[in-house]
Amino acid sequence: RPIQLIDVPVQSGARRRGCVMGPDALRTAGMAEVLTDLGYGVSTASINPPATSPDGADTSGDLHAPEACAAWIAAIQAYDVPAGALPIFLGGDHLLAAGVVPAMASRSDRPQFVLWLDAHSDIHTPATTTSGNLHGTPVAYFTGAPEFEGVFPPPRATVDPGKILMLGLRSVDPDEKAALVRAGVVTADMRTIDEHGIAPPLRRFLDEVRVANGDLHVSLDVDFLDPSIAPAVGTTVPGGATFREAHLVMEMLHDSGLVTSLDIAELNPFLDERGRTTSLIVDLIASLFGKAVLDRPTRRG
Ligand code: DIR
Ligand code: MN
Ligand code: MN
Ligand code: MN
Repeated sequence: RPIQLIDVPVQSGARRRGCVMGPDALRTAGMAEVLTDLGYGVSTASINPPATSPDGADTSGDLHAPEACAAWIAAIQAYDVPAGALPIFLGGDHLLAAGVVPAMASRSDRPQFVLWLDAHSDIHTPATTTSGNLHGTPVAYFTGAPEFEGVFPPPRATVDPGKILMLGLRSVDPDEKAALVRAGVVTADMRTIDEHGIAPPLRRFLDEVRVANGDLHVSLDVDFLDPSIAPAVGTTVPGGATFREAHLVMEMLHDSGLVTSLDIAELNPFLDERGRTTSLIVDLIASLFGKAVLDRPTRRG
């Protein structure tokens, strides 16, 4: 199955600058070559920044750059991925998921599942956000929260919160905790991962996707990873996924054969140390697309 790498250099979702460089850094670190070497046909595309006022100039009330964010969401949702291609959206901050997930959910009639790899639950609404950074809101938006009316364009399709697994949570604001329970999002926070390992919740989730014959979008926020191995992200939180936990997730995703789309969010190359975080992300994507130490029987179907 051919892969399309799509640059989405959005940084309007937060105040700190640098995510605009994410796609260039990932390309510099060899994202396309790694996939080509694994035998995939790779094409490239980019979604261009909408013409709006510079970031921060349209701060309205307590929200940072809501107009630029809305324009990005519209531009991403308007982009049609070529039929048959597996898209990898190269961010950009996590606001991009507000565009990408509805676009993926509207791509087929199969039920849409989302694996959310993040320290944060990103389920704020414009009413509950305390930071005003709209990268903290995509999950509420693409599950159909009504509070986005008049702020963001209506989503092309929404996702059933019960078909989302959040893995790696360790920074959830009080309003978000209530929203997660209310919506019925499936979660495995870092404590659960410490107690039982990262594989069991993921295995259960993948079985569900398989049984439902669903599409699976993976959203990888760089701060899912522990800051000691991935410092190049604006909102680091201690106690994240280790190197092996992260690779195991990717290896299990590969063996499942279920992933239909992917985004990489929040990489801030301005904060990186000689490309260290960027290279780790490229290695993780290689694992997701089949790089393995030893071959083992896959568990498909
Ligand atoms: C925080 C940070 N919950 C906020 N969110 C981040 O600004 O609402 N998500 N960094 O990945
Ligand atoms: Mn996030
Ligand atoms: Mn779908
Ligand atoms: Mn995060």
